[in-house]
Amino acid sequence: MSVLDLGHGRTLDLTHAVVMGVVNVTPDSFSDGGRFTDPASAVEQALRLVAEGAGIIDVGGESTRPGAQPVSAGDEIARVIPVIEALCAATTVPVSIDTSKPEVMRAAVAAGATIINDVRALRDPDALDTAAALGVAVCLMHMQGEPRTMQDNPEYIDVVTDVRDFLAGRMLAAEAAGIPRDRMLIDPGFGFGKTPEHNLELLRRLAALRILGRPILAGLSRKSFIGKLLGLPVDRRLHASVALALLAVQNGASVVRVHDVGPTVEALHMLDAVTIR
Ligand code: 7PJ
Repeated sequence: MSVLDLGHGRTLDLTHAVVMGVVNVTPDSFSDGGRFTDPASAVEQALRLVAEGAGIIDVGGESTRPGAQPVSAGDEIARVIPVIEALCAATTVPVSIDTSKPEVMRAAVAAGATIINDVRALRDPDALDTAAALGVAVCLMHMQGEPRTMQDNPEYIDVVTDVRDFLAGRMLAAEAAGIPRDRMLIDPGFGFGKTPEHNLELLRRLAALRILGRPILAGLSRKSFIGKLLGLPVDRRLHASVALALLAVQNGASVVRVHDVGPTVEALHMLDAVTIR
């Protein structure tokens, strides 16, 4: 459970929590949209995150923020591929591609990506077969609804058991398509069709997802429920984000997806120092 198979003979050790650093090559992501749209500055940012201790770099070319405009596969490929190629030439840190589109998955893996991070959990037509054929790792994330409308009125019977059952179903579908369990990460999808109370409940009971037997990825960094709870704009959510990453790891997460890698790595080192194994 503490090793992720990246395929093609590569693995990622998750004995200690790993920080996944986010690099959005988009004009409109809610937290850092427009900052790294040219490939050179995106690569520079990614290498800065690696120097700060990131163990995975997540590259995305389409914003999934509520209300974001859809992007064609061609545009997404044009945004992310130069970045992934340059990054994989410059570092051995695994690169993940944040996409739901099979064409983008294929191009990204050809460019060196070893993890497919899909907020739709490979539900788009052909995504399961594509990921299976590419032979790399996948992150299966829960989302209720679609990005454009997911925050309108999210409802659950019990958010933790509903998310757990969804992820169990996606793991079965992925396995049936030929993706070995060793290659799967699971993610409750904080903020994706969830009220602030749903997010808090998921974090509180995150350990319940461990029954699924796969490492948990948690993405809480700068998310809007922090803004709702604390009344803070996106550029002032660092301290809360670090606290949430720490809580996620304490409650069972093996990977935390964050924008602010250095501060998160320092906090997790302290948690590690305190933890008796
Ligand atoms: C997540 C993600 C997340 C995974 C985004 C944002 C919105 N991928 N992509 N988990 N969030 N696996 O960065 O706030 O929570 S985009």
